[in-house]
Amino acid sequence: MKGYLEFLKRSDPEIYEALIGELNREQAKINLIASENYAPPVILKITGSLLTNKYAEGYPGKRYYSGCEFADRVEELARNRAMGLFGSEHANVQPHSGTQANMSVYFSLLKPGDTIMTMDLSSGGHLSHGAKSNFSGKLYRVVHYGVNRETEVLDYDEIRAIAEAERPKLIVAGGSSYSRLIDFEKFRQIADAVQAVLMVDMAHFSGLVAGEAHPSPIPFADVVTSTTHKTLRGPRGGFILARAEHGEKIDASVFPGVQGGPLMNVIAAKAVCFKEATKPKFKRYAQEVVLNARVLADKLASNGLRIVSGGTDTHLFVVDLRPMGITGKEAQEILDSVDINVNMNEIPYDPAPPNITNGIRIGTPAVTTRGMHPEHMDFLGDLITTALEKRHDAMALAKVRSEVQGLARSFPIYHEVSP
Ligand code: DSN
Repeated sequence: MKGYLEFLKRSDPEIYEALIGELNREQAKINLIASENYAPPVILKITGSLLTNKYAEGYPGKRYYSGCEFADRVEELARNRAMGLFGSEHANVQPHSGTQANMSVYFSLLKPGDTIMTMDLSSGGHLSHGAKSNFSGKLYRVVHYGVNRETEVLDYDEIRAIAEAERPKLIVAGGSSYSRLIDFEKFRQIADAVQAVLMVDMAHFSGLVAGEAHPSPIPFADVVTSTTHKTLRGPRGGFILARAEHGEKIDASVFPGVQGGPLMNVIAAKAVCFKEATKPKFKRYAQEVVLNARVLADKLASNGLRIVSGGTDTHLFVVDLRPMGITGKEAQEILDSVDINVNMNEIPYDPAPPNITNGIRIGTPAVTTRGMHPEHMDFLGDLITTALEKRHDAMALAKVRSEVQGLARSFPIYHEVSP
């Protein structure tokens, strides 16, 4: 590792400096971005391994290049481990991202113009679930369900009524900022009532499912998509799990439908990530991610902040900042100035544009991986509250920043590897 950095420093100092800068940033800041994590060193190394050299278009045993015997072995292991970990009948581990996993599923099961029904973005959905600016919103007729305005949780009677009126071909459950458990069985019943396919996008909570800290959608969904780099703590990428009957179509949709050559280095890292997720220590991590989120949300609520839906059952929650008189963008910037990273996020039915918003999303996977426990969440909750409340007080902000830096120093990451 040292060797490559020395080489880079001499041959490409601009990239070297950016890399070292990112290492220092990750060490120095407290990361509460719900979709991020710290991949273990073994995952970083495999992602940077010589498997990056190999073209392996196709699938194990059916490649379009010679010399794929080890690529086959890697992909078979990754597929089998994904199926074993989640109890699924079919796995495709080639999608480069969660959005490409979703795209592949849509292309395999839908025709342009078909109706899809998904959670709207401000309720917690995702761009690839039919946002107007996304391919999914351009190719399909999209109908949304949202959370109830009062409770801010999903209302299954309303979802059923929309499904019966709109007759979608595909229903998507899951998203990127819904903090409550989703009743997959109810979604199954709704899908059956209108003969729709049920797809669950578990990109955010798949690590919690693997660690048994969240119910599994597998028994109820026809297809499940995910990423590997969020709560699952693997390399950046996506995968698809499906009932056997959809397997062939989905595989053809990923390759050659949507992608070319698979990233074999990333697939090897996915295989390792799936194995890591079977271990007892991963289960402890997943349980603590949820506990930490609950403790942090409770602390902020007891400090007077408004948590959307009143709390969380998962790794994340959204804070409604309207009572504090600041926007999500402002809060993101204030917290960044004290070395805490969060992201601005719409609150349900948010009147503000998505690049301003009235909320911030807070998640605990990264700080839990870093080794923090509920007592640190209490401490962080007070620091966040002080920073937002005393945003015009430079002395108070400097004090919070120094406390955050002290906390970050107590939980070093990546001691034994270079970036
Ligand atoms: N951008 C991811 C997130 O932050 O949730 C979803 O793709």
